[in-house]
Amino acid sequence: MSTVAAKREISSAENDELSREAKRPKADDKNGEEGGNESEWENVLSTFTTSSVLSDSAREKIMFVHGKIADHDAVVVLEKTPIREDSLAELFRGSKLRLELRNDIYSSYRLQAPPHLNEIKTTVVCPATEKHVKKYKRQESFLVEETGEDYRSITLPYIQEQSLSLQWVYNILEKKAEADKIVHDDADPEVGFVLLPDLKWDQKQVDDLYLIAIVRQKDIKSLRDLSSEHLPLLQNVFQRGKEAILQRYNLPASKLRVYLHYQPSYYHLHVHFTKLGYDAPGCGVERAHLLSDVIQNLQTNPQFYKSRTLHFPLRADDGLLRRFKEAGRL
Ligand code: M7G
Repeated sequence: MSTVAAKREISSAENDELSREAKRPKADDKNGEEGGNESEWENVLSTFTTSSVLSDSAREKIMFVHGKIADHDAVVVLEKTPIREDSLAELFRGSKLRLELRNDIYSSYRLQAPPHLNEIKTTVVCPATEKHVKKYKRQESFLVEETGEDYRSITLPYIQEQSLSLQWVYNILEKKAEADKIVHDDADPEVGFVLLPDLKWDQKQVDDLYLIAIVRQKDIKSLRDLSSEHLPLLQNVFQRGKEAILQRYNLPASKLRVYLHYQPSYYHLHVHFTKLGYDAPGCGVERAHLLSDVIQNLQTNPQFYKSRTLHFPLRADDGLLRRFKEAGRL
């Protein structure tokens, strides 16, 4: 099946169910399950009041907005969705066109598409912590050099105090949320993992495919905790993850970028699977570590990531950056 055929398959089979992104803010609902009888189109953002635009990009057609829903801080991410090849016929047939300019062989129009072809992927974080607000705020970044010793004396104490909640991860592993989205589920406690679409992917086209594999072992925070004893786990995620993506999306391993982030935002080991050619946020060399390299490094040196100096970017107001400065490491 071609990529185009795969696009069609996603859009026809899963479209309706998958288009619903904005979810009810769950101030006191820890398990993340959606209420059974909520109307599909309930607007949880109708009372949203904007405090500030944290960042935006006209080119990427995305905006990160900070505000409040009732008394809760919230971050809303608005992103115009890509135009899908399989919707072109309907787009051309069913839209209104208003002429803006005509000159010789050139003309420019404003096209008003049918509403269902003109959606905005909307992600809501509510209640949002200060860390969430900082995560989405445009800021200058600085490259930090972290030795194994820096990790133990600066980074580890910081992440033990300050990390974002992992409740959403446990909800996925325990099938309390997103259970219907799971692409592959390996229940083995040692080498098992859950593979599912990343929050950032609207799943309407494989061009920007983005899945994450969340490992079942709960005590691996990041790359730094990995040693050769984790090789069977990493190899299982790599192999089975690629097979599951080939089967579901018809995308071969040669079209995938499979990597870990260091530093991650969430300190429970997970692996990113994105389509090669899609410029996914955080896939640059300063943050992404190819899983194939990680496996080889651990095969060569079982303690590679315990001793190795690692580089990563930190934003200007990141508390970890302050700790590196205070320790005279920046
Ligand atoms: P990361 O490397 O810890 O941090 O990756 P990053 O967000 O800075 O990249 C965590 C990944 O999990 C990201 O790609 C998120 O988009 C994704 N993610 C975060 N949350 C809260 C969810 C969620 O609730 N569901 C799913 N499916 N993915 C999520």
